[in-house]
Amino acid sequence: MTITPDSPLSTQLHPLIQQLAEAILSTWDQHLTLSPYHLPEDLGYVEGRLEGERLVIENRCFQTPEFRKLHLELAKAGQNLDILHCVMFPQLTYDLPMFGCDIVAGRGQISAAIVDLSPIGAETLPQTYPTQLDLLQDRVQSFSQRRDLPEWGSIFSPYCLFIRPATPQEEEEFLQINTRYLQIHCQQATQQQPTADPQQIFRGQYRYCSQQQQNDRTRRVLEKAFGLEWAERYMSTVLFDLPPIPD
Ligand code: BLA
Repeated sequence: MTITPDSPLSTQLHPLIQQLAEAILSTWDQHLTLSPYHLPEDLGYVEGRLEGERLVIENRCFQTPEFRKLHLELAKAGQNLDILHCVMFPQLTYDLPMFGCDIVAGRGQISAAIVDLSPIGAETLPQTYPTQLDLLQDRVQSFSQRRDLPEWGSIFSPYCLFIRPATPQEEEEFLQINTRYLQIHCQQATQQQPTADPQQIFRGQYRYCSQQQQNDRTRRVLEKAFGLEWAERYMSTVLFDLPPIPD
């Protein structure tokens, strides 16, 4: 399957968002066996209006043996707001963390860049992850403007990187670290056996999605452009959906 980012949006976004979108798609293609994932018909490509500007959202979704859903979203509101959002949802039989990242750029400047591998099956990450992530922590700690997590961010791991990049070098460093987190995750996922307790993983994913749905910053952008009900449906079916409860 070819998954080159041939979207009309990708070339109009902040360069870091374009580069990260390409890195995500090529890492998925390299490490995983991708199949199509069908979003509700009307939610793949959407347009609304945000404070007089056109808000365009483009979604790319796949599934694999290890992941029930891989989601990459690119969004642009006029000249003012560019967004990359990505979440990888593991199958309920895999005790894998949730990979999530978000970049928000306003008027050419990135205000938020975040990446994490968040524990789902237990309170801490499976042992094989810290072994690899510890090797990157000197670099993770070296950014000049770290940002504080909101209260709902208690789902994130100690390895969470949340910054406002201060220079082009820091943007590049965020891209490298984000891609490395993703590579580690894809390698771990394809080496793991699907022996987890689906009930326990469901509870973990439920908590992750409920907390993420409390992100008022995301909700407000969507509500302003598309209305209250649409925003609720989009957040609970596209951004942070849950699978059916296992038997
Ligand atoms: C912050 N997310 C934001 C902000 C906006 C959005 C406008 C505020 C920017 C800032 O604080 O500088 C908007 N993000 C969106 C929209 C979408 C989106 C509209 O993804 C999608 C349509 N958010 C995620 C994921 C993570 C995440 C997967 O979607 C982390 C893994 C984190 N975004 C995140 C955090 C903040 C944020 C922690 C800061 C929130 C705060 O400070 O209150």
